[in-house]
Amino acid sequence: SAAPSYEHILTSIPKPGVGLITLNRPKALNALSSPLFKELNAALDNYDNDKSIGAIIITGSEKAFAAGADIKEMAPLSFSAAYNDNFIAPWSHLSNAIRTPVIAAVSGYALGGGCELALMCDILYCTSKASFGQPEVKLGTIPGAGGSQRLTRAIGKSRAMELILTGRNFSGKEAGEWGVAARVVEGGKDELLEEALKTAETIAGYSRVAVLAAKEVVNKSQELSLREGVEYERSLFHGLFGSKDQKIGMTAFAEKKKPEWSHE
Ligand code: CO8
Repeated sequence: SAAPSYEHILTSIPKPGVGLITLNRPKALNALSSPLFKELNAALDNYDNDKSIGAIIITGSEKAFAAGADIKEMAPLSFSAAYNDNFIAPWSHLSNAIRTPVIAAVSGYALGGGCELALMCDILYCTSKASFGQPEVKLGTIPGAGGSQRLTRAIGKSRAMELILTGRNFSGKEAGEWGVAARVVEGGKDELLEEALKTAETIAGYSRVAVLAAKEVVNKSQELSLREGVEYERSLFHGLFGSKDQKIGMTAFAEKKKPEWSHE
């Protein structure tokens, strides 16, 4: 089937099994307008439903991953319009519905909604010079797409309070030191993307069923008590003895062969 065409994003499959989504509103530093988010969700769904795709990368430009939600779109919004239309709800689709692992590759600005989008992804890589922040307070508002919750879980209350109350930016280097970023790359967008692609290719090379289950159980750790989380993990671990790929993987190990995954 022909690849769908989009206005505000680019999509490609740069390596087998890897779907790449590039935010592409260069004139607005990839500000996340509603039309852009609609396309992003459609592209995510498309890859998530594609059996040949095992990992997704979301990236932006050298200068900006995304400089926030679209301030010009939001400026005239009324409470009733935002509330009645559930303005921000489409932003939850990535966290609520996408089961394929998603890597954020952040170069340049990731501010406001851009920082929140990066925090929604499963793995975050950035350049050391990337610039993150929740500057909403400067605009007379607050983070609205999970930033106050996800950033606080990622870096602790005192640091999150300082950042959200002052609106100051933090660097990619700080993101690495605080554990927001799994990896900080020296260099520019090319080096960043190379690292993200290697990781995405590795993930896409494993059994889909095992990868989906792994993502699911790690995410449960953010929602459940330790005991409930451990029990949830154990049930799913037991369940995987019913998969073909558990037999394929363990048999291949014993026979010193490379597993040929069935993804079942
Ligand atoms: N929204 C709309 N347009 C933007 C945005 C944005 N967030 N960011 C940049 N732009 C536009 C600029 O207006 C400018 O357009 P034009 O050329 O027409 O004037 C163009 O992009 C280039 O930007 P600058 O000229 O400002 O570029 P600089 O290199 O001088 O500055 C900065 C770069 C520092 C990143 C600066 O653009 C900036 O401060 N941007 C705004 C950052 C910000 O405040 N982000 C938070 C937005 S609020 C938010 O995200 C709330 C999230 C809540 C959840 C979302 C619900 C939907």
